[in-house]
Amino acid sequence: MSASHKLLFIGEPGAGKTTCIAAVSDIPPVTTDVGCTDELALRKPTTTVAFDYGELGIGGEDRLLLYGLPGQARFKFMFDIVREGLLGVVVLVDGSTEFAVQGLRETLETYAGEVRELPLVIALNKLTTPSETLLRQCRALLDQYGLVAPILPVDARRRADIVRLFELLFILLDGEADIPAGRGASQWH
Ligand SMILES: Nc1nc2c(ncn2[C@@H]2O[C@H](COP(=O)(O)OP(=O)(O)OP(=O)(O)O)[C@@H](O)[C@H]2O)c(=O)[nH]1
Ligand SMILES: [Mg+2]
Repeated sequence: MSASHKLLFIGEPGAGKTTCIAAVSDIPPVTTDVGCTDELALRKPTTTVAFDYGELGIGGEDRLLLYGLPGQARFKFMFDIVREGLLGVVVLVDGSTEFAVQGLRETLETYAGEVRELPLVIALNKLTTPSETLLRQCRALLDQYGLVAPILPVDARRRADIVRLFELLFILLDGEADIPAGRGASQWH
């Protein structure tokens, strides 16, 4: 029997949510990006205003349904649209600037209450060099919000990195949901 598993990407504007879904989706991703009209335009040409959507087959008829929410807190209401049946959440952080921790703080401030009961992974994107300090600061921040989640560096443009995030979510889910057991990345198509 086929099953669909719903996963969500959240994170500050420019953290790489749209990029992740485009990198891993095996259907042409649905995007709702428009030209930036605020200060974000200095950093990137477009921003997501409704959601991103992609899909990834994980063997047989089973599929991951991948949703990305806009980075701005004012779009938080979109969470209600994807909430039902959500199995796990990836939190993207833009690790390329001095504001990385602030970006994570803003995301947690907006969504900590919503993701508290869900398997969670934190993905540090765009890191130029490995940063123990950033890792420590992110851990401390998670602590402050009473959240527990693995934190790992990714390149949002690399499919293998995103698949690894999903595998981690599945490990966290183990025993809590009817996920196909033992699927390694090599089996995902
Ligand atoms: N160098 C580098 N650039 C990246 C990486 N991931 C994303 N980018 C770039 O960063 C910019 C922002 O990425 P998006 O995927 O649009 O970010 P987003 O989180 O969807 O942003 P919003 O929709 O505005 O919330 C784009 O220009 C990407 O090409 C990465 O791993 N490394
Ligand atoms: Mg986007």
